[in-house]
Amino acid sequence: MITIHHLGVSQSDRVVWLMEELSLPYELKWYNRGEDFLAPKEYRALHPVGTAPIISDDNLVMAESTAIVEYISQQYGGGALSVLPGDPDYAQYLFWMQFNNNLQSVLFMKLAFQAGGSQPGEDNPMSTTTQRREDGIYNALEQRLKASDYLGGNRFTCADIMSMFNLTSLGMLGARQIDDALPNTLAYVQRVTARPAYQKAMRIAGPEATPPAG
Ligand SMILES: N[C@@H](CCC(=O)N[C@@H](CS)C(=O)NCC(=O)O)C(=O)O
Repeated sequence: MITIHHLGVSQSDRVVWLMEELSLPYELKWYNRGEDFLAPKEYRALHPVGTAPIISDDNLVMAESTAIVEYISQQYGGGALSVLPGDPDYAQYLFWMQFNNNLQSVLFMKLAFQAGGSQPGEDNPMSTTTQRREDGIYNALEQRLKASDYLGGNRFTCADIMSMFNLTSLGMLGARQIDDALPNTLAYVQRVTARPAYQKAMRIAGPEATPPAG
């Protein structure tokens, strides 16, 4: 059985969501963040990259949620939530599976520049390109969701599971608020977060969840 090593208030909640969507059994091991808000030593000892999520599956220990989600979807979910080569939406699926890391890398860069006192402007091309990239990502998202109800095609897929944390829970990294300025994205967030499996997963492991007793 798959064990999800869940770090409190983290994007490992998307693996719980995937398991609930697929009705697959799993064990949840909860780890609290340290006072510095980082993963504790026991968590970092699980895998050399030390970031959440991490899963174990017999002798396999795996990190990086894009890889984990596709692995579980194909290995245990019959590929029902994946889009495969030959499908007209395959390229879109691949692109939107990367949304999570694309946006987060830009937000981390922006935070680093801001910490160094930089603002977007002609005198700082790196800072300016970071802002352009962030704007481009949100523009692409809004355009995509004008054309399609879901990111990876016209049905719910892993690409949606990969993307929702960034749209609901990334304010702490300076992610943009999803509001009326992004109407297609706002409607999408409301549509997808209403899914029973999402609601259940958030009760178990979402940002407001608490570790199970015992
Ligand atoms: N690209 C990675 C990002 C992982 C990541 O940044 N995880 C955060 C939690 S949201 C983390 O582990 N933070 C604690 C730390 O770095 O110590 C993935 O999708 O798995």
